[in-house]
Amino acid sequence: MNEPVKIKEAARMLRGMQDLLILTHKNPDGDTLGSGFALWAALRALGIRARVHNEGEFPAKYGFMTGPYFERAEEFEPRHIISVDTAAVKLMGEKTAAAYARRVELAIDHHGTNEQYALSLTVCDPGSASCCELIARLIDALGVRMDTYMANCIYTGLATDTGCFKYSNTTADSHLLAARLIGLGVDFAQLNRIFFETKSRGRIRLEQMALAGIEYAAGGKIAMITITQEMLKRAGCDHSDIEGVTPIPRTIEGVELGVTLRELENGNYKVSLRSFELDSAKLCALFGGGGHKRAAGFECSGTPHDIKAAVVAAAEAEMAK
Ligand SMILES: [Mn+2]
Repeated sequence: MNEPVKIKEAARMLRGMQDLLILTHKNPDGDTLGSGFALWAALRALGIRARVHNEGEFPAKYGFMTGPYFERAEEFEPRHIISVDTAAVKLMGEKTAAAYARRVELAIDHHGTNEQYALSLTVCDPGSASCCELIARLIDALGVRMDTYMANCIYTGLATDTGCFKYSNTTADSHLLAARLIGLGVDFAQLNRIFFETKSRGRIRLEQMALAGIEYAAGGKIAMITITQEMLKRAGCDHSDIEGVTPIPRTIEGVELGVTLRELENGNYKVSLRSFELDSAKLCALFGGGGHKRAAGFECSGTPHDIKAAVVAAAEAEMAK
């Protein structure tokens, strides 16, 4: 953690705020939602009204976060806007960005590619495996005693962003925090079952289709899968069923770069890169995207064929260096 001073500054800012809207990124994952709901609960403990916002609906599997939230959340006209785990304005979603992007005062994030769009303060530590690790520090700086609800939220972000403590972004601090959270009563077996051991039947059908269409390039060093809207419909999947698909191509022996193309509702493609040695964030930057070194993405238009060809050309050029 390189930014203890900024965490304290963020805590000071939050203490002076009321009626906060916490923005999470679109197509939300465990880290952005865990960050948002843990922070909501901590602010609530201080008597600060807050709401967690997302462009779409909260996926059902996060019911343990959203259930208690919907029971207690109050209506108000937001006076302050902050964001969590959101590196770029466009990741907020169109409607959210149009309504709030220019008003974000504080951004808490762990993506090295954060666009620094926050007006007053950006707390960004790329050395943290998850944004939730920063939120845990922020909760401590706020002087709030972490309860089991907050601990469950934080654990979810920590576990999902580290691939259940498997990815190389996992640090000793990630494990120390996990130990602390387990001490606070986190039901880690149940959470890990939800996020790592359970797949819907629709998801299995989708994986079957995606793997049937797998393509290799660069002598087997690149593996690519494509998920179209038509496939989602046929499999009976929604967005929450897709989470965790992107690491699949990289699990194949000999593959150094896994590429997943996913057709969005507007016909564009979200392209997700997962690598070991290759710098995925650098590759994605060539296409206007960003992220982490081993996990990054971008959005573009075009046919899957042309997109794959462009990614392969860029990756091969990078591999040749
Ligand atoms: Mn994250």
